[in-house]
Amino acid sequence: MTQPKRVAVTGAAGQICYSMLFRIAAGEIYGPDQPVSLHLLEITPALGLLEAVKMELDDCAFPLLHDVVCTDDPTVALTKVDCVLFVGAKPRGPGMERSDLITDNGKIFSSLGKILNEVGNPDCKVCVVGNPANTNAYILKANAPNINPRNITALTRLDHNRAISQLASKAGAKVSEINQMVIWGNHSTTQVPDISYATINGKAASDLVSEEWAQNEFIPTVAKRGAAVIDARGSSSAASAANGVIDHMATWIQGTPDGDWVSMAVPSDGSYGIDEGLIYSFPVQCKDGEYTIINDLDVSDFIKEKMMASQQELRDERDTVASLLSA
Ligand code: NAX
Repeated sequence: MTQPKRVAVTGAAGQICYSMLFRIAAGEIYGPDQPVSLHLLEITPALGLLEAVKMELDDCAFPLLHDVVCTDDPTVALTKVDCVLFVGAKPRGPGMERSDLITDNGKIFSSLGKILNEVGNPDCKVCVVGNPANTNAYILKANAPNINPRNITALTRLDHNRAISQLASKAGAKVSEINQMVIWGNHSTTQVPDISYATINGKAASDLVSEEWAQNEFIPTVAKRGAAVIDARGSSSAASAANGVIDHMATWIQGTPDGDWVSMAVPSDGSYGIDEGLIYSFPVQCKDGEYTIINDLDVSDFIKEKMMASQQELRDERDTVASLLSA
């Protein structure tokens, strides 16, 4: 029998995971022929709720689900896993910005980073979801030097999907007709959703929607969509975030379709003048379990200025968490 892939998930009794774990168990990250083993981490007070999640996973009788480990011990959860989805963190409430969470959540990522460094598989693939996601990934990377730094990524696929949906709705197109969307920067309100290269059924999106709309409506709507969901729902995006994580991991592992790309927040390689090592969202193509930053796009002055502002926010966040950055 094929060896199961071990998937660790933190914050496993939370809202996002309640939409996500069942899809992972159904094979949506590693594909329909690959068994998976779930290593679910929670804080001690949430272990009862986690047990209920495990009961429901059992009750689904997923053919690909090899086993489920529930624990409050990060060493047990993270030992020799193939990928880790770092969801567990305090979520943003009404009126809160991500930056309000930075110090509290940063401590979780320095401590888990140190443990992953000791017990993790050096090639494991990491997706950080808990906010502020880019900077938490940066903290994790600094505290886990044994883990391949290229494999430490953060989630901007939800923003990417939101951008596709907004453009499709404006243009009266199907989401499946849209390619080459980009989210640059931080998963925050400084992110830069960019339709400059997007196509709708092969035609340039910029010929089908106005520049005025792209600059003054599209960008703020996508960038503030998380806050709009909080206002409407009373808590942060859960099912759509779960879907974004599944898309992020499945694309990374299984590849991008020909002629398209996705947005992932990854350690910068210096492309587009972004500081090396900052966890910044770029357009990437994925093949054979590896991603490549698309580094040769012409960027307009309007977009470039916004990209630099998002970089500055990430530099400021990095400075705020300076005390958490030593391994
Ligand atoms: P919930 O509060 O429902 O769940 C979080 C879970 O994490 C809780 O069960 C809690 O007990 C657990 N937890 C806390 N500290 C932990 C630790 N040290 N180790 C293990 N588990 C721990 O939040 P949920 O709605 O699931 O959101 C989780 C995170 O995702 C939040 O930080 C939220 O802001 C972030 N989001 C990120 C998004 C993105 O696109 N990057 C979008 C959605 C979401 O806002």
